[in-house]
Amino acid sequence: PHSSISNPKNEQRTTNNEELAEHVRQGLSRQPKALSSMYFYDEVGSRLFQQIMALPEYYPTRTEFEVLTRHRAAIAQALTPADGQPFHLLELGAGDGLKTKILLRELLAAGTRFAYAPVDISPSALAGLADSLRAELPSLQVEPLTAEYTQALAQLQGQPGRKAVLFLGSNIGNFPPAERQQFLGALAAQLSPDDRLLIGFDLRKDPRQIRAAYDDAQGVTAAFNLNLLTRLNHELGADFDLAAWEHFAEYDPLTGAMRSFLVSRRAQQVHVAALGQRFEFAAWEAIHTENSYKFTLPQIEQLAAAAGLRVQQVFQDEQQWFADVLLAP
Ligand code: AVI
Repeated sequence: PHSSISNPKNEQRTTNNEELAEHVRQGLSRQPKALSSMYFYDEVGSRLFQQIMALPEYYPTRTEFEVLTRHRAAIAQALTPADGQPFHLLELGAGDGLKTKILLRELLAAGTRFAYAPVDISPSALAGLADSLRAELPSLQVEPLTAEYTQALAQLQGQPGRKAVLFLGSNIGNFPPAERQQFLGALAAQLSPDDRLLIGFDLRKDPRQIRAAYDDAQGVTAAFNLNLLTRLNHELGADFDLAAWEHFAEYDPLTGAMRSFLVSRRAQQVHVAALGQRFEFAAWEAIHTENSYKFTLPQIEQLAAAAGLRVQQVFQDEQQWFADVLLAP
């Protein structure tokens, strides 16, 4: 066992309140108002997201689990350099790593030489992952990093040797279209010809099924969305009255945009102490808090091509609800 699990960056980057404050200042000054779903993932938010992944309505996680289980041998082979050179398996937005463990086990069983570098914005999720890997896969070399995607890209740049990058869970759907393309281009720019990229895309399907996944009967997704306001109350001294806000989620089958909002139930003012500023909300005014785009295969081809990447293989579940797409420079 040789794991280098401790990472000083984990302590450095817990929450950067100034960055959050500036984000809120801009987001709530804009029309329509918007906040980034990136800030959902504090400790409570990360725990709620784990609950979401286990909900009956939230099909993406168990569907991708099926994809990875079904195709694990082919995927592990496709990620491994043909010449057997050791490589870094970098995962962006690793979270609890439950799905990734299928691939990690497969790679270890094949005697593949690699180090696993999970990157996540949530230090608590990452610590949980590192602990569980130490217990379940003690021979695995793990190098966790608490970072945002853009910081992870910078990290990639300095990384010598072969790499395979995982971006699972349809995390890519959380970017608005322009940022999605820009991010994929920036990611592609860090890849050498022998490197590989596996991206999970949630595909278009019955609009009602999609909407239900983001508005579950138990209200866990509502709590997840509303927790953003609780976070602002705690970290920025805001005075959002949680009873005056509600979760709303809508799917647009024309564009594949699944959007979540926090809607103000009445006209109100909210004070944010860290900014020394008040924000006005009209009755039923919405804050756009999340995009969870759904894709078509031709759209994925196009997205890849525009980033200078080739689609090498498409792995899907039986019902074709989800695709893990293998890309190469
Ligand atoms: C992390 N991300 C891919 C999830 C999604 O489906 O967009 C986050 C989520 N939001 C509400 N439910 C789940």
